[in-house]
Amino acid sequence: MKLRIAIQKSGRLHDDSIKLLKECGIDINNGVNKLKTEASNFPLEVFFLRDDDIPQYVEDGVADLGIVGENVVLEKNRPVRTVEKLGFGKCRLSLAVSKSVEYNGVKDMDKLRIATSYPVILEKFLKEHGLTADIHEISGSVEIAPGIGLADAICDLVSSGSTLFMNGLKEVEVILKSEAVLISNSSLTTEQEAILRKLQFRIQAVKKAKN
Ligand code: PRT
Ligand code: ZN
Repeated sequence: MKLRIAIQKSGRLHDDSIKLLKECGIDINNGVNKLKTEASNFPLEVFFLRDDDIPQYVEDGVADLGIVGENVVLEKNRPVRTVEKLGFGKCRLSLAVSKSVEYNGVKDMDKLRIATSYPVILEKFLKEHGLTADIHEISGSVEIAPGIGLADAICDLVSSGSTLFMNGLKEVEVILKSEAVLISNSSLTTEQEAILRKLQFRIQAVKKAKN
């Protein structure tokens, strides 16, 4: 019996996901262009996937576990279990407007056109604040939308803030603080749960050692 864990194939979370598993004492060889690999000293198989697909794969049980940004978990809104925050991939999902716009609070967002790759989280946020806006879903380069007249505001991930700055935008509301999390299928067998607990125990030890 092995657990199958899905991690990002390439991108911001890939290296830290591999590093975490290695720090847990799990030997994996992550050859480039591999779809999957097996740990030699722990009952774990690693699948390399697009981050957007990971919640669905974990829900369907194609993978038992996944490492993915909390922002993706909430956006995909799949019935998976969030087991552990992992302390890397930290960012925030924020609203931003042109730096020349005067901003007096979230009510200023009412009726605006907002470009985002996170329509589900944004919609929920607006609803909670009793606001309506015209959400334009775009898959990338969200930060250029105001400059080309596509939107009045954006809702996008921010870490250093330099992308916003370079595009003449300012961050005005933080909707969500996110980091990479370990997720699991919601109905693991007893045997699978036992392996997960072992992995989780090691992850917690790694986290503790860093504090
Ligand atoms: O190919 P695949 O679909 O797997 O990857 P992807 O391109 O969708 O995701 P990727 O690799 O860019 O990000 C993976 C995860 O990293 C995200 O889901 C977040 O959980 C986390 N993360 C942490 C970030 C950032 N920081 C981040 N800064 N994801 C994206 N950004 C982008 C942001 O969208 C913006 O364009 O970086 C830019 C802003 O950065 P600053 O530093 O200029 O503010
Ligand atoms: Zn993605």
